[in-house]
Amino acid sequence: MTPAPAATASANTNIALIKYWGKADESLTIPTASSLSLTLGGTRTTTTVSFDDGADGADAVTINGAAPGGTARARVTRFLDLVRARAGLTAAASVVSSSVVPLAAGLASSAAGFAALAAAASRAAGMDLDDRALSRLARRGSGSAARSVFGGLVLWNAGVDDATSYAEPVETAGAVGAGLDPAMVVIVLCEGRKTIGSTEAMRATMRTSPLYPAWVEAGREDLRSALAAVRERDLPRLGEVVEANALGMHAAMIASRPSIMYWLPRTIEALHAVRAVREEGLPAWATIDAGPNVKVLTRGADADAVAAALRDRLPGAAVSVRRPGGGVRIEDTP
Ligand code: 2P0
Repeated sequence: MTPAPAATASANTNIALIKYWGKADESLTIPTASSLSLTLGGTRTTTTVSFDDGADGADAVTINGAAPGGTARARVTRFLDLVRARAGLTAAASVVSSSVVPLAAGLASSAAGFAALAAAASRAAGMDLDDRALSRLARRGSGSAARSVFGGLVLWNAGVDDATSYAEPVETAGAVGAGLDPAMVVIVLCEGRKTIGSTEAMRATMRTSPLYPAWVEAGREDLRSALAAVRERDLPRLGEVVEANALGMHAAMIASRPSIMYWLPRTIEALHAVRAVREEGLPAWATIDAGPNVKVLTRGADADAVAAALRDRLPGAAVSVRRPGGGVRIEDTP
C-alpha cells in the first residue's frame, strides 16, 4: 500500500481592526457583520496532515507537543469530517501542529491554527483549492481563520451563505507599504486562560445584550469609515474608528446578562496608557479581543517608540512590536 501523502501548511494570526462578534448562521459560521483585520508577521502556526488512519482508526491530534482534549479536539475532528466529506475520504488523520508564539501570548491561536489546518488538510486530501475557497473552508473551523488565509489588511465579507462569506485582501497594492504603514504593539498583561471562549461569549452577547444590535449597526458605518481611511492612507482616522469599534464590542459584552467581562484592572490601566501616549503625540489606538490583553494599532515607523512609551507606563507588562505578515503558505513536510 502506498503511504497517504502528507501536506504541511502555515498561517499567521490576525488582529481584527473592525471586529467580528456574532454569527447569523452558527452551523456555517456566517457572521452578523463584515470585519477588517491585519495579519501579523512572525506568528505562524505550522500544521502537517496525513489521512493515514490516525491512531487506531481515530484522528490523532498533537498541538505543540500535547494531545488536546475536550472541545479543542472535537473542533479539529469536526473540521476534518468536513474535509473528508468533500474529498470522499473515510480515513482518520494524523495532525501535528506547532505555533511559534505561545498559546497564551495574547494573540488569537484559532485563526492561524484553522487557516493552516484548512490548507494542509485540503491538500493532503487531494483537493486543490484557490484562496477564496480556502478562506471559505477555514471559516468553518473558526470565523477569524477565514482572514488568516491572506496577508496584510484583509476584509471578511459577511455574505449571506457559504459561497458569499469569504475574506480577501484589501488593496493589495501599497496599503501596507509606505502609505498607511500599519503595525501593532501587543501588550500582554496576563497569561491566564480566558474564562469564557469566544464562540460561547458571542452567542450570549447576541442573545442577551440590549446593546448588541446597536453595536452591529454602528459597525457597518465603522467598516465604511475604516475602508475609506485605508484608501486615503489616513492612519489617525483608521485608529479612531478601530478603538471605538472594539470598545463598543466590549460595551455590548459587558451589558450581557450575566455580564461578560474580559477586562481586568490592568486592561483599563493599559487603555489609559495608550490614551496618554497618544496625547503625547504618538500614533496609538487600542483594540481588545476576547481576553484581557490590549493591542495597539500604530505606524510602523513609530512602533518602537510607542512600545517604549508603553513599557515605561506599564511596568511588568510584556510589550512587543508586530509588523504585517503574509498569508497561508504551503511548506515542505518535515
Ligand atoms: C475578531 N474575535 O474579529 C473577534 C474579535 C475575538 C474578538 O474572531 O466561534 O475564534 O471560532 O468563529 O474566530 C474570535 O472568535 O470564533 C474572534 P469562532 P473566533 O477577531
